[in-house]
Amino acid sequence: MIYAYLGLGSNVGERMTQLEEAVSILNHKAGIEVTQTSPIYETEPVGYLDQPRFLNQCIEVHTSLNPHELLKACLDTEQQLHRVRDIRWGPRTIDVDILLYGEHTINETDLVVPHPRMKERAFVLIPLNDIAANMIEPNLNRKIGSLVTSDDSVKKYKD
Ligand code: PH2
Ligand code: MG
Ligand code: MG
Repeated sequence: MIYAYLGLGSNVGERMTQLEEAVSILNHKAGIEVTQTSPIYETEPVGYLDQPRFLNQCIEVHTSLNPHELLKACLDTEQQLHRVRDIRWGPRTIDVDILLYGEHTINETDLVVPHPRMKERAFVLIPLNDIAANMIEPNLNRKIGSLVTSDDSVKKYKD
């Protein structure tokens, strides 16, 4: 069993409902228990700017799944919530990313953990810090709490 951390984001449709449903779908999967959920933040889009604001949240899961099984559970959850992939970094009903898998590092073509862009993304670090301030980012060997900086583009939406 391992603690893993997932990043959730939604900027199309009923954003809150889709975050709640994603958490519920994940929690119902065999081998996954959702053990913490962060507050929800409303965030300015990063990367591809011409799209609506996101709601972002991070969750902790206690899981017996290996990293690839967990990735499949994330992608299945996106499918169940009708994610359509077109523009990279573009609008989506739901995005579910593996941020941390314990303190393991994984560098494979289909899965890189820790998430390669999380260290520069306030929309990930701020909610992750709420639930995992003392977790180590193993590539940097630094606690999440030491990476996070305040950012006006990330606003508390729901506790
Ligand atoms: N996800 C992206 C690209 N840009 N911006 C915000 N604010 N929130 C996201 O979740 C997000 C993004 C690619 O996954
Ligand atoms: Mg993704
Ligand atoms: Mg993403």
